[in-house]
Amino acid sequence: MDLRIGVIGTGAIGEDHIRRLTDVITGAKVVALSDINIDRAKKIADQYNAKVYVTGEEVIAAPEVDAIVIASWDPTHAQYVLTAIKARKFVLCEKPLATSAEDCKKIIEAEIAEGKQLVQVGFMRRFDRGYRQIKSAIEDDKIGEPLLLHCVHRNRIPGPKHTTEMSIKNSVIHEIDVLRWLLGEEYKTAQVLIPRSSRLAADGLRDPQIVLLETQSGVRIDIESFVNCQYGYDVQCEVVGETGTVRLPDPAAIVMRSQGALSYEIFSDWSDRFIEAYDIEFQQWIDGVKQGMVTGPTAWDGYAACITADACTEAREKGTIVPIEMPECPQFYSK
Ligand code: NAD
Ligand code: ISE
Repeated sequence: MDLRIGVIGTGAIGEDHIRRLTDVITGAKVVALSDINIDRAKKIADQYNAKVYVTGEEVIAAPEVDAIVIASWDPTHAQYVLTAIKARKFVLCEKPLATSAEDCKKIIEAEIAEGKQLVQVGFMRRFDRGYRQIKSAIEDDKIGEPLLLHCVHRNRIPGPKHTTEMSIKNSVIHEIDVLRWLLGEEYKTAQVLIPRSSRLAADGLRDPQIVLLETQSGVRIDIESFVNCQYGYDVQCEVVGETGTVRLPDPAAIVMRSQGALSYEIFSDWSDRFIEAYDIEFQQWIDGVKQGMVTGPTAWDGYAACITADACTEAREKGTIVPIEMPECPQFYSK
């Protein structure tokens, strides 16, 4: 039987996930949705034959809904995740789990109090083929112990309300999670360098930024965040080990020879670049939920990422290196 899904937030990624759940994923169907932009919600509900609710809380409470997808704006995630936990419904929440570690902690406490893991965080890069190959190369000792990581996260243009803080809490949060997963260890310190800003950045927005992380074993990581790069969506990651290096491949694209130039296309955003990762993420989530399990990144992973993102924000504001205090992972979340 199909798992009946309620979706909260039908913007860019919410709509894409509804399409995915309907046309790509097996074993699920979208039956309910809501968006504060009610006209948009109605239009998408008509297209997918789903019921519209005025609020996210109503979607969560709806008796015909088995599990929830949250794809509304970042600051709304925590309230909906807490409501879904109270209703004892599985929930896949887009990243970030919350906009502060403090709010993530409330989610952790609520989930532990319910006595059941219900929350998965939308850190889809863990399902990307390239990152998975890098993880295997490290684990199979193909490059020796990792020493340095060089990463780039460029967006063509940011959303209209993008802030300096969001470059880390909304964007670099992907690297924070996926690198912690790749290396299998926690971070020790954070620092943020602010170069000269692009003239194309909105008033007051500091862009680009360079995030420097150090892990507990001493691996050094640099991440360039540039949300106004103009030319396309570009995610790069190179791991330098003791005996070799491994780097993320560029996405497959046709190579064109035309008008005196050799070229290939660069994607313009995340939806195409990570399409396969989102598909795998959702199929595995549905399959796991049907067996009563969360198999992907947990609320604890969401919490660990937000602790690190908060430290980066503090480091940027103070212009200093900030220690990262990671609490011990409770037994409840150890796999
Ligand atoms: P968007 O602005 O296109 O869509 C967000 C939608 O949420 C809008 O339609 C808005 O009206 C609606 N909304 C806002 N507050 C709401 C509320 N309280 N209840 C119901 N609906 C509400 O943004 P987006 O790009 O689709 O991003 C949505 C979320 O997904 C964000 O949290 C973002 O961080 C995340 N995201 C993740 C990825 C990824 O790669 N995993 C990519 C894009 C976005
Ligand atoms: C967006 O919300 C995403 O999650 C994308 O994957 C990321 O590249 C982008 O910077 C975010 O704004």
